[in-house]
Amino acid sequence: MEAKVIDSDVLILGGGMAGCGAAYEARHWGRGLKIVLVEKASIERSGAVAMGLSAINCYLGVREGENAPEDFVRYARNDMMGLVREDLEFDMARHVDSSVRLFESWGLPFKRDPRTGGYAREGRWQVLIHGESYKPIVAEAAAKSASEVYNRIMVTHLLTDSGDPGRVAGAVGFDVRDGACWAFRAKAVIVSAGGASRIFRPRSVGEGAGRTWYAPWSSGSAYGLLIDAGAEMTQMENRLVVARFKDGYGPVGAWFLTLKARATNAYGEEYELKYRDEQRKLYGRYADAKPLPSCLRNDAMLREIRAGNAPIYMHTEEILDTPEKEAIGYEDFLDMTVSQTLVWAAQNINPSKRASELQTSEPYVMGSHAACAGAWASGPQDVSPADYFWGYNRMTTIRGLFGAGDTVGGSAHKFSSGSFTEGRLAGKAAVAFIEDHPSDRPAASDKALEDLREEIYKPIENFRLARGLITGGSVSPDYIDPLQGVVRLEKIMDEYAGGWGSMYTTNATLLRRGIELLSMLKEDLSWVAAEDLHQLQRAWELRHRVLTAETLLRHTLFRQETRWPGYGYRSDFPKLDDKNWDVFVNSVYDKASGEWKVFKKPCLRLGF
Ligand code: SFD
Ligand code: AMP
Repeated sequence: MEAKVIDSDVLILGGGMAGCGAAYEARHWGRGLKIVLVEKASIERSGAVAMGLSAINCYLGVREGENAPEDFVRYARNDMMGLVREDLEFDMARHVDSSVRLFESWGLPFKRDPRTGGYAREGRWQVLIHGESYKPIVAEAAAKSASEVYNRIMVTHLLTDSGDPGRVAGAVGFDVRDGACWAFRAKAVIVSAGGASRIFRPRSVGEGAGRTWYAPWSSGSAYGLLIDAGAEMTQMENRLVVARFKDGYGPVGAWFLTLKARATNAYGEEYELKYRDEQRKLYGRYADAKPLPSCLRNDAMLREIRAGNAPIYMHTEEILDTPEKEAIGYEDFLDMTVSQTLVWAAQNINPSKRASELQTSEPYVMGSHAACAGAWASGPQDVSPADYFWGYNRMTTIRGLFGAGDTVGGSAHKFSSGSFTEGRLAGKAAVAFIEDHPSDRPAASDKALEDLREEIYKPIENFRLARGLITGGSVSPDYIDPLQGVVRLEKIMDEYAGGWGSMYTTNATLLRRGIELLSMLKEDLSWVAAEDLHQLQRAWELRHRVLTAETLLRHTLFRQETRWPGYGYRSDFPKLDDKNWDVFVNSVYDKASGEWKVFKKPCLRLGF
């Protein structure tokens, strides 16, 4: 395949919520710049918001006098058991309301509060929307802003400058429809390629195995691309486990916050505060925090399950007593998680008459929900302490390379609106970076491009060469296919890194063995085979997932405490240990030597 080469000023990789925000804002500040957006699916329906959402989970209501950005920082800090980048949280929070109002001006229908005429609240930070078409509405604004949008291109690698591996120069990938190789050169690059599902074994099995809570196509590219390029990462041990309706993974927020449903054990007993004494002994003051941090709500549920009091029920039947509430309940899922209504239909559950089971999910890696894994990024000049600011907002430790949304670590609770907002902040900063360095034109060497072009198609070559050696069936002695790879990854992570099958529990011995097994899987990645372009995409998604998983394992091994019970437990260090671990864990991977550096970074508090 010949490489088609595109030159640009700002290059955005991934057109989900953050990528769309980046395109919109970069156009505002960079009127004459060439802004190119590259997406592996099609931005109209891509990313975690593809099927729609029923709530926007980050809206402060500053103008309405509901919350101030400082309140939000305190909320996120408490929910993350103390460890957030307060500068990033504050910066996003002070701008997020304007993004939400933009969505409304573009035609997104909001539910209204009949008393105030304002947005109807789901909870203190969330507003209710009729959000089936949320993504097409946001994508339209991005499509109008970008100079060119390249859909159906799977980005596999970042390019760095031939003379300076610490300076980004663009990215390469291939067209998942016709196989063409694409090289995008750029002065600044924004990675907004989303979080990661299917790192850990999902609860769904067999023909339902594609079902996960976070999107199955969230393949960890945001992390894989960055880790491979040597960017510093943070909080990668802060995996996310969410409490969800069983089997369909329907979210619980609207049920708890708007509809005020009760969750109980098998015997009708509410359990959330039952374990407070134990939680206080192990995790200190957070056990008494209000609201109880998300991970401690999970922890209480897991303790209840371990005590033999499963199943846990969400009592929908107690609250769906008016047509209006019934509409809110159904629309919550029809706008966002249609499969949950299908589970109701398939399992004879009428939610007005019968409670639904709740269950904790497999862990995900992401930076925008109640967790904050991702890249270590510069904050804004006016808020960040010197250690957290290196010239441009949301720039990673690689010069000219920015991140937003799930990509950026340390700033939890952004959700869809905050990810879009962070994209806007990165877009603005990327334009400033380009304008400040008019003669800075990075270029990857022809040799590097040529090598990557070969590497990209290696799985197709593996298949072509070895397929004929199979004498019966489809299992090859010479290669593994991407699904076999992902299942092997999930098994390793589930059993050694504390997935649901291990009750989220691990220890140093398990983690070390997990790293060893993963290194063998990494060797076999050279022998992944792709029979077509779809499988070639799966092969590269697998590689990004494996890099994400390895970083998670190494961070989890390094942090010798249990910081986020309910998301993960270190059985050898069962307590939260503020004395030694009130810090971020950061890492850098050196691809050339294969070595990792994992180290502590101070968590600076800014007086909020
Ligand atoms: O209820 C490549 N989220 C919710 N946010 C809310 O505001 N309200 C909710 O109600 C939310 N809930 C929820 C949510 C997500 C899901 C799946 C469900 C329910 C079922 C979270 C938000 O969706 C999330 O925070 C943001 O979408 C994050 O934004 P961003 O931009 O960081 O990720 P993305 O939108 O997934 O976009 C990533 C894009 O990159 C593309 N991509 N392109 C090229 N090459 C590659 N290698 C690529 N890899 C990925 C993707 O295709 C995508 O377009 S609730 O549960 O809390
Ligand atoms: P979820 O539907 O679980 O993704 O949650 C949506 C939003 O509601 C997120 O901001 C959650 O942190 C919040 N949330 C969910 N359940 C609760 C709860 N029981 N108490 C407080 N906040 C919650």
